Amino acid sequence: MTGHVVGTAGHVVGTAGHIDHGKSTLIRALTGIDPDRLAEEKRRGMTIDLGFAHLALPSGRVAAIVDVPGHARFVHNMLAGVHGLDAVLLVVAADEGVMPQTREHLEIVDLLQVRSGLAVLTKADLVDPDWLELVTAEVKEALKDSSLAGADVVPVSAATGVGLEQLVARLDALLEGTPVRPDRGRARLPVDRVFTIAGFGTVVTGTLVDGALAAGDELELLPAGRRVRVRGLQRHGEQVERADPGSRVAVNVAGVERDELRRGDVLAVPGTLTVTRRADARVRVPSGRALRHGEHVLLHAGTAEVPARVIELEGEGWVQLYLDRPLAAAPGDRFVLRLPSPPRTLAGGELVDLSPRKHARHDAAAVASLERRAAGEVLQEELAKYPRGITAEALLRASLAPEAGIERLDARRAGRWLFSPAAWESLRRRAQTILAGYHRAQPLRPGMPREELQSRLGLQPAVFAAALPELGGEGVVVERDGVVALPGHAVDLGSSSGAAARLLELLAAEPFAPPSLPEAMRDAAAGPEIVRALERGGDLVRLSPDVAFTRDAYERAVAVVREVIAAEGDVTVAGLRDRLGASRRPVLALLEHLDSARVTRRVGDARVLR
Ligand SMILES: Nc1nc2c(ncn2[C@@H]2O[C@H](COP(=O)(O)OP(=O)(O)O)[C@@H](O)[C@H]2O)c(=O)[nH]1
Ligand SMILES: [Mg+2]
Repeated sequence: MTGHVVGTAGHVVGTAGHIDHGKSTLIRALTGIDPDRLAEEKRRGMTIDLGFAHLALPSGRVAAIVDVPGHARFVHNMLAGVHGLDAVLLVVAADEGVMPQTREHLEIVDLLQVRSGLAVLTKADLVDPDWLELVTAEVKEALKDSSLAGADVVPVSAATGVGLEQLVARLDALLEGTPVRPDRGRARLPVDRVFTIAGFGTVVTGTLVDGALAAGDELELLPAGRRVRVRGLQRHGEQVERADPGSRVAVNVAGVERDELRRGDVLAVPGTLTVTRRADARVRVPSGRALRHGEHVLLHAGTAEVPARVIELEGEGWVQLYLDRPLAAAPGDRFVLRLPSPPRTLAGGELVDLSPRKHARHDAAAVASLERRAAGEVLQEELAKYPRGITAEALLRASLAPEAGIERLDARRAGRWLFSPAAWESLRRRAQTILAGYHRAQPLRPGMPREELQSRLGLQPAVFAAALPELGGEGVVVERDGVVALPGHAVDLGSSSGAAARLLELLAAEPFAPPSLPEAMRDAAAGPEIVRALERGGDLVRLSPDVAFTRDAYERAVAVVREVIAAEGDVTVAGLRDRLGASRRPVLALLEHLDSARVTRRVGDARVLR
C-alpha cells in the first residue's frame, strides 16, 4: 500500500452487492488501490476474499475501505468483512439492476443493523437515462424495508469517471453524520488476515473496535487464551504508534507463530471478552424463513464462523446457541446465522448472555430475564445467577458491563459480597428453616455450630463470615459462643424437665453441702446435656467438675463471701465453712471458682476482694 495519509480516527466503509457489478473497479477508481490483491483474483478477474483500501475525502477524513466478494460461494468471506462497518456502499450495476446477491448482501447488512449507506449505480455509461430511472426506483424499493431505507442512490461510471466526484462528496457528507466508533477502553481486533513479513514475523489485520491500540500493548489471543504483544502497528500502510477504534490496522504480533493464528481469532485487552460455547441471543428471522428447534447452523460473529445448534426458547425471538467451538465475544455483538447447505442466510441477531445457564425449552422466567438484560439490566440479571453471592469485581468480569452500573444495582451487600434481593431473601429463609429444624431436634443445645450452618447453607467460608453478621443485624439469627440460633430460641428442657427438676432438688436439699455432682446426676437420672442446659439457663452453677450449686445457693454464698470480707477484711476456707455450715470440699471449690472468676484474690490462706 502506498500514498500519504493524514487524519486519525476514521470510519470503515464496506462494499456490498452482486458479483461483477463493479465493486472492486469502483474502489480502484476512487482510491487508486486494487483491492483484488490475490494472484488468483487477478487471474480470474473476480474477488474471492476481502480486499482493503483507504480513501482520503475532501474534508480531510480518511475512510478505510473493505471490498467484499459478490459471488454467492464467498458470502462467508463477505461476512468476515462486514462486522465493524460504519457505512455501506451497496453497489448495483445499472445495466443489470437488483440481483440475488444484491438482496442477500442487503439482508446481511440489515440483520447486522448497519444504518449508514449509499446505493451506487455503477456502469451508468452502459444505460440510457430512462433505464437509469427505472433501476433507481427498483433499488429504492429494495432498500425500503432495510436498515438502509431512504439511502441516496448515486449513479456513477468507473469507465468515464462520471459521478465519482459526487459520490465522494455524498460519502463525505454521510460520514460527517455517522458517529465514529466509541472508545470503550477495551480494544479488540477480530482477525481477518494473517501473514508473515520477512524480518517482522507474524502480522494480522482487522478492523479495530471498542478501544485504541498502541505499540507495546499486551493482548490476549482468543479463544486460545495466550498472551501476545503488539510489536508494531500499521494504519493505511503507514507505521503508527497508536490506532483508534474504527481503524483498519495491521498488527505485528510478538509471541505467536503464524500457524497459531487464523481468521476468526480475536486480539483483545486481557479479561475483556468472554470465551464461550453457549450463548443466549435475540434473533430476527426474515419473513418467509423459519428457524427450527435443534437446527444446525453457522454462526458468523466478528470474523469468526462457528458451527452451532439452535435451541428455541419460550417466546418469540429468543434462542440458546450451542457452539461447536469456543467463540470470543461480548454481549451486544451482532451475528448472522446461515444454513450450511445449500448455503443461505437464515437469521440475524444480538448476543445477550454469553455465560447462560442451560434453559428448559419453556422456561418463561429465563426469557423474561433475557428481555431485561437486553434492555440494559445486564448486571442485575447477571447477579441473579449467583444465589450464593458474588463480588462486584467478579460480577463486572462475568457481564463485561461498565463499572458505573454497580451503583445502580439492586443488591444486598455483605462485606465484599453482593446478593440479588431474591437470593438474600432465600438465604434468610433457609437460615431460618435450618435453625428451626435444628432447635426442634436439639432443644437442649443453645444453637447450631457456625461451621455446620455454613455448610448447610452451601456458602464459602468468606461469604458466610460476611453474611452472618448481616443476618444478625437483620434480627434473623443471633450468634454467641460460636453457635448460631434463632432469636427466640431458649433451651427447653421439655421432656427432660423431670430429671432436671430432680437434680436441682437434690442439690438444693443441702444447698452449701450438696452431694457430688456425678452422684446427684446418677440419682436424678440426668445426663450431661441436662447439666449444660441448666448451667446455660442459669439455674445451676458448676464450681468444679464435681461440685455444683443451685443458683440460689450460689448467690447466697457469694453474698456471704462479700459480707465476711467487708466485715473482717478477708475470708478463709475454714471461716466460710463455719459461716455457711458447709463442708470443706464445696467451700474450697466455691472460692477457687471465685478466684478464677476474678471476684476474689488469694492472699496466703485467705481471700480478699479483687
Ligand atoms: N462499462 C463499465 N464497466 C465496468 C464499470 N465498472 C466495472 N465494470 C466492469 O465490470 C466487470 C466487473 O467489475 P468488478 O469490479 O470486478 O465487479 P465486482 O465483482 O463487483 O467487484 C469488470 O469487467 C469491469 O471492468 C463501469 O462503470 N462501466
Ligand atoms: Mg470484486
